[in-house]
Order: sequence, then structure tokens, then C-alpha cells
Amino acid sequence: MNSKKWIAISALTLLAGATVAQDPPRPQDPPRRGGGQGGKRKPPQDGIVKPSMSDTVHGSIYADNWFAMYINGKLVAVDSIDFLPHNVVSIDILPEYPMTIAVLAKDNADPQTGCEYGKQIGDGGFILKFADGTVTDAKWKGKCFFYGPIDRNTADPKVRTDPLPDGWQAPGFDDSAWPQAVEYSQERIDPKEPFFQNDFKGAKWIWTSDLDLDNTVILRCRIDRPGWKPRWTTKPDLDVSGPAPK
Ligand SMILES: [Ca+2]
Ligand SMILES: [Ca+2]
Repeated sequence: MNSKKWIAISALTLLAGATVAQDPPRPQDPPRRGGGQGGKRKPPQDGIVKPSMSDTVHGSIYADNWFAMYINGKLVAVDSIDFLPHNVVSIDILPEYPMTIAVLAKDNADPQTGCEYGKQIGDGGFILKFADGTVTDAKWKGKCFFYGPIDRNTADPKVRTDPLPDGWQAPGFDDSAWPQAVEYSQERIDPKEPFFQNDFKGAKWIWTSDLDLDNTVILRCRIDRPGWKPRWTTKPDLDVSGPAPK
């Protein structure tokens, strides 16, 4: 065998070996489990029914200027831009009813003076719409915890602050003595462009009674769906109440 022929045969042998090596017996693909979307939904295994995206509800929120939102006592959304530009926060939630929504909302205001840009008085505003029909309106409760400048006195500004009550985020918190939220017109709020690019139809702008001087407010609402039961049977096992353990 001349050397050229030997090289050709060796190359063929290597190729054949490579072909065999690339084609090992394959285990069968594991069956899909749970309630994933796409294809036929398999029957529940071991009585476990997992929620899917079709069980979730989309929501849009716009705050002038910032908010943090709790649902059924859990933190679910924080406005990712604290001041400017004004933005819409879009979220997906897995609803469970009765659903208590508790929002901490803040106008841009200096904690010492209640003013912004030095000596100016800014105004607040909050609006929310969920695809399950939940909207902000005067049925919500609202209370102010940071007010000022008192008497609109920007020359010698004074403010009044009250500590947030313990458990204000919780479903069981008693807000029965709180005033109703106050609705404001879109003209009064003057929302910026992102508002018009999202669906807020049917929702009202709300705040507490003084849109200018009430700088930090809590807004709360409970949504009831009598007879509602979750389609899914799984419960979270993880603890998301604080930062991950070190
Ligand atoms: Ca203000
Ligand atoms: Ca503002």
C-alpha cells in the first residue's frame, strides 16, 4: 500500500468511527409535565396542577412619581424609575381572590421641605388597570403620611410626617376608618406620553385629598370574587419575604 492510499483508508476509518460516535442510542425525551402552554395539556400527575401564563393577569401602573405595590401582603412591583421620566410599569400577576392591593405612592418632594426643584410645589397621581377589570377609583381607600409645605409656605417650609402604620401592606389591616381615595381628572394630572401608549380605559386617577401637598400616601383596595377558586393546586414553597440568605 502506498502512503497516499493508506492515508485515504485511515481517513475513511476515522470518518466512519466519527459517524458511529455521533449517533449513540438516544434515551426517549422525558414527557412534558405540568400545565405548560403549547401542545396538548397533559392530565395532572399526582394531583398537581400548575398555573400557566393563561392564569395570569396583565397590569399597567403609572405613578407620579413613584410607587411600591403589595398584593395580598407580598411585594409584587416597585417603580423602576423613582423620579423622571414618568414611566408605565407593566406586570403579570397570578391573582388570588380576595385580592388586597396596597400601594405606597410618593410625589417627588424633599423630606425636609415638601418642595421640589428648590421652592416649587409638585403634585402626585396614581392610576392602575389590571386585565381582570381591577381599576383605581374612589372605591379605594387613601391616607397621607407626609404633608407639606404647610400653608403652601415655600419661603419657610414646614412639613408634617406620620410613621406608616405597622402592617399597612397586609390583607387584614383595618383601613375602615380611612377616607376614600379622591379621583382627579386627566387634565389635572397631565400625564406624559407613556400613559397614552397603554390601556388605562375605565381607570381613574386617584390620590388623597390634596394632590399638591400630600406627598406620601398609601392607597388600598380589596377585590372580591365570591366563589372563586384557583384552577391550580400548587403553593409556593420558597420564602420571598426578604433577601436571599448568605
Ligand atoms: Ca407635592
Ligand atoms: Ca410629581
